[in-house]
Formats: sequence, structure tokens, C-alpha cells
Amino acid sequence: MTDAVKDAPMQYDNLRIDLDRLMGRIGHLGEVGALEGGGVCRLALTDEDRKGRDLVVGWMKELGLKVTIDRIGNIVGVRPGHENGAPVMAGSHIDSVATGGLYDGSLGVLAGLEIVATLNDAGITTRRPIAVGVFTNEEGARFAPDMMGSGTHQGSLDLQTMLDCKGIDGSTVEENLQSIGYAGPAPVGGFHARCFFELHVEQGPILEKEQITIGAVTGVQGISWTEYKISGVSNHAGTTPMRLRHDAGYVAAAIAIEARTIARQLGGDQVATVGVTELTPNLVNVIAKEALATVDLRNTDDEILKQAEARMAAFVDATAKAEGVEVQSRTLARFVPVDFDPSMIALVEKTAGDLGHTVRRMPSGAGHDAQMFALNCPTAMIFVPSKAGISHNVEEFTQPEDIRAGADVLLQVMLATAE
Ligand code: HGY
Ligand code: MN
Ligand code: MN
Repeated sequence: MTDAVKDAPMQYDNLRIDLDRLMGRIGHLGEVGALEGGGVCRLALTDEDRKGRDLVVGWMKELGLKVTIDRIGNIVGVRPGHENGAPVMAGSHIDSVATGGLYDGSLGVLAGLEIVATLNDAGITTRRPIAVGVFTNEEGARFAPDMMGSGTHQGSLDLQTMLDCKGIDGSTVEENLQSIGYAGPAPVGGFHARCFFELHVEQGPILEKEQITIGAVTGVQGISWTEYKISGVSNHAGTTPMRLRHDAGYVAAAIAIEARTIARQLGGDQVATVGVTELTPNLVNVIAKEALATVDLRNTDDEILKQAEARMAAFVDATAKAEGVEVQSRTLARFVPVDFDPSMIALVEKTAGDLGHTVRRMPSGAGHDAQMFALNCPTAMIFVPSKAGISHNVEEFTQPEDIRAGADVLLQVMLATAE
């Protein structure tokens, strides 16, 4: 049992969060980057992200938190305890994919603020400080890799390499941090949390299907992102015999088929996704000169993930040779599977049960900021159900009562570790 976690009875066991206040903040933040018909687009380091950051920083200051911004734009608000030292931390992200929902990331940040507000209302000062983190570019949709801010914050990603990262529009992280005013002064890599909790929507179908309210997350699967730039020869779609083609578009399509084949043949937890394909000149009667394709491979078992990566690389090589095209591959992200601290998982599970909620242990299919903290301190995640298992989609939804349950569990586990 790590010394950050004790199995003491719940502290202040009648204390509960204020759901209306939390839902109000979720709705308010959801207006930033709101899409027609619902959902949000707050791609990392865009003006929408800046507006969301400004809103959250304003709330942090209203709640009396001491706010610091670090070199890669992470925002950390700290509430003093009776003692100094490493804080008990909650956090997540407010950047979204281009067709994001209201809850992915935002729930973890705003629930952290709700814990602070609840403690403020109750006049409670915890023994240890409490901190709330908003981590830059968790999604990795505009700038790869994902978990960029938390990885840099916790020392597993190199600051300058991340600042130099070029996004899908060609500009760098550093340029964008400066233009939105979040190139902060605080150093990265040295922040030590006593322990870290992330409340997050499950983004999958399990909790809803099993009618369970809380997921005590056991860990996060390994993630491998690769970009393939394929260069062929443009030619006439009608006059060029098949044997004379060097068709970049065909190779990109073949990669997508092979990704599905690899996932099907490896089975188990293996997933594979071709999320981006771009053809140039992208015209109905022109054999594509260039193609860009991304492959996202994930597995809870790193050895099997490596097999998937090796199979994809061999396939791309062989197909490129046969088609007579050039392929440049670039690793966009590579994270090994992470297991959370058993005593922290047990704390989430016990607390959920003590609060009368149904709970089950489960791995996370999605990447999260918590996986960057798990390398350095006792870390746990709390999942709440996603309607129809949908996420990275404007239809993303979680019932308010499930949000209440998750935030109450977060409140109690933070109290249990901050006392
Ligand atoms: O890709 C992921 O799993 C996370 O949403 N960044
Ligand atoms: Mn997320
Ligand atoms: Mn996400």
C-alpha cells in the first residue's frame, strides 16, 4: 500500500459536490468553440482553446487558487493545505478533437474545480495542498503526440522537442503558445504530485451496457501513431494501363485494409484505425501523386502491439515496392501500456462502494493525462458511463447523475489522500 493512500474511513463522509454548479460550468465551457448542433471544436492552442483557458483560469482565481502557467502552457491551480509539500492533484484537459463532446477532458478539470469549491464552502483546509491541472494538447489531433502537456509536465517528453512540434497546419507549438498568450514561465518536469486522480468519461460501451456507474480504471493501453507520406506518379485515370501505375492513393487504401486485417488476426484488445487519408491532387480522374495516411494501433500488451507495428511496417514496405512508390514514415506518438497503482484502484473501488454506487475495474482504451503521472506517483482514474459508448463525436453524453457520482467519488478519494 503506497503511503499516499490509507484505508482510513471516509473523511467528511456526508460532504457532497454541488451538481448544479458543476453542470453550469460544463455548459459554460461548452459554449467555447461550440459547434452548430452541439459539441465543441477547441483544437489545442487555437483561439477557442485560449478562450477556454481564460475561462478556467478565471474560475481558478475566483476559487482562490494560486495559478501558474508553465513553459508548455499547462495551467496548475494550487489550494494551500495546513502543511506544504506535494499536493494531491486532479486534472485533465480542455482541448478537444475537431468534433468533440462536452465532457472529454473538461469533466476532469471542472470536477477538480468543483472539489475546491466544495471544500471552500465547507471551510475545510486539508492537511496537504490540493492542486487542479489543465494539461496542454492532450488530444494530439492538431499537434502530435497526444498527452503532450502532461508528458512534458511529468518529464517523459522533452520540452524543446515538443515546442518545435509542427502541427497539421505547419505552425509550431511554440508559435501558437505565444500567440494565445500561454507560453508560461514556470519550469516543466519538476512538479511532484503526492498522488493524481483523473475523472473522465469512459468513451466506450462497457459501463452503460453493464449498468454500472463507476469504472475503477486499472491502466491505459499502449498507443502507437505512425504517419505515412506516399509519393507516386500522377497520371491519367483512363489512359494509364494498370501495370504502369505508381498510385499513392491505392497504397493509402491498402494500408487501411491491412490495419483492419492486423486487428482482426491479432484479436483480443488489438485496435487499429486509419483516421487521416489525404490524396493529392484528390481529383476523380487523376491517379494520386501523393497520399498521407495515419495509423493508430493500440493494445494493452506491449509485445502484441510491437507485433502489430512490425506487421504494418513490413506490409507498407512490400506494397510500396510492388507499386513503385516512395514511402516516408514518421512516428507521431508511442506510449507503452501503463498500470495504475493497485492501492489507488482499490481506493476508488472502495469509495464508490461506500457511496453506494456500482463499480467495476476496467482498462482504458483511450490515452489520458493520468498515464503520464502514473510513471511518477500513485495515480488512479474514475470513469463514468458514456451514452452508447460514444466519444470524439458531438453526440458524446453522460447523465448528470453519473457525473454527480463520479465527482463525489473524486471528492472523497482526494480527501482520503489529502488528510
Ligand atoms: O487518443 C486518445 O486516446 C486521447 O483521446 N488523446
Ligand atoms: Mn480525454
Ligand atoms: Mn479525447
